[in-house]
Amino acid sequence: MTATSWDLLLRHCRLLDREVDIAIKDGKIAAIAPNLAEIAQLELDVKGKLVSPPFVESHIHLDTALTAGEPRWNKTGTLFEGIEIWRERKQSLTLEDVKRRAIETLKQQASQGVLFVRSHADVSEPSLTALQGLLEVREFVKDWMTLQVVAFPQDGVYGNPKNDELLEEALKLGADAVGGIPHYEFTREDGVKSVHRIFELAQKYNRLIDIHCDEIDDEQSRFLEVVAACAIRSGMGTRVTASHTTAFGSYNNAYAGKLMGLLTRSQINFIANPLINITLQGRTDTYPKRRGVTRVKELWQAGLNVSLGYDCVQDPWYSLGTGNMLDVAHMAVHVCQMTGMAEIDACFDMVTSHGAKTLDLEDNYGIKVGKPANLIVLDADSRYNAIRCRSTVCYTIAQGRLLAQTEPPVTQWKGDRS
Ligand code: 17E
Ligand code: FE2
Repeated sequence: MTATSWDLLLRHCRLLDREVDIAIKDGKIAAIAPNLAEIAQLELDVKGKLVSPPFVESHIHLDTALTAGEPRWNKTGTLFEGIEIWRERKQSLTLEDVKRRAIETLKQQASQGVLFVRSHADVSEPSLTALQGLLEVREFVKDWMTLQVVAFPQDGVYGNPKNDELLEEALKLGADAVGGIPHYEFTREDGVKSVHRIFELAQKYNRLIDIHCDEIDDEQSRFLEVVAACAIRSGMGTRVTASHTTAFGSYNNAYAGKLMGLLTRSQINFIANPLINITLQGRTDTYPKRRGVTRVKELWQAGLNVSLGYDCVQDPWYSLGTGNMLDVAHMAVHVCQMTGMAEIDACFDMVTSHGAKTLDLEDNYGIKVGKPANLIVLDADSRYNAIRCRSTVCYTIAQGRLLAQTEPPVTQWKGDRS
């Protein structure tokens, strides 16, 4: 009998419930079992480290990434000043500029274990350069990264007479999802109308929906109920995502309770971006100062799908950022008070499997025989310790190939006298 030869064999992998070897062949997971006897072209002993499906970045703006300070810094720290600064910066966009920054950011994320990304692309700029750039990037990275692009009308669907047409054009060009920003439209009526228009376009072109929804501290901003109602009536349910929904953190509990029932019926997905909203929101408050983040814990407790996004890496809204999803999970634990052990584990799930659900990728995601061989090895023994230490991702394996390798830092203690 000849021994099977795998392309890649990972020894001593810690999954959540057991320790196994994982064999990879032709880009797929071929075997998962303890002590696989076979040989492989490349064998890595991961020594009991946690092996996880890759991180999922469910919400980022790659078109604006790495532009912080251009042409000026955001002095108020608000969403609205960020939109103004971006409006100035986007006048000088070129395809090369968008692609270079997006690819640099994606490489940074992939080397930290992210292999699935949903990015918004501003389509309220008449040349659609941001969108075209990101569609080209989607193609360029496809051998190692799955990128979804949302057509996002940053200035509003009705903020300019051309924007509605540009949004539709973006779908014709191949955007994966339709976006929106109802709380930024001129009037409440325009906001409601924009949500209806987004659903109409999504159904016409058979696309997903991901709306920036109620990203404001105004407790009167109530577009989430409109999104949920449309999701129920259209039957689009799980193909719909509400991003940010920070006003939900300011609603009174009587209304929030009623809304929660509607949300549960709708089965839509939620994305919170705690790094960005803990800094953008609450800017008009003195004290007490609101956290400005949606009700992550309560949505999760209600059984709804919640994932977490980075949102920004060095852009007009947030000048910091590295794209490391453990930063996001760590911040969620704090801001959303998800400090119980099961809650900390849930925050890890929100940057992995819950994100996969939001992106509608479940068939291609997870560590199971027959699935594409996408996985990461963390320098940790549990989800809890991965978040606590924001552990190094030692190996990123994409479609069966070792894509990135990082050595964890090693400290030598020199303080003891001999
Ligand atoms: N645009 C927006 O409307 N909201 C955000 N958080 C970012 C861009 C980053
Ligand atoms: Fe966003």
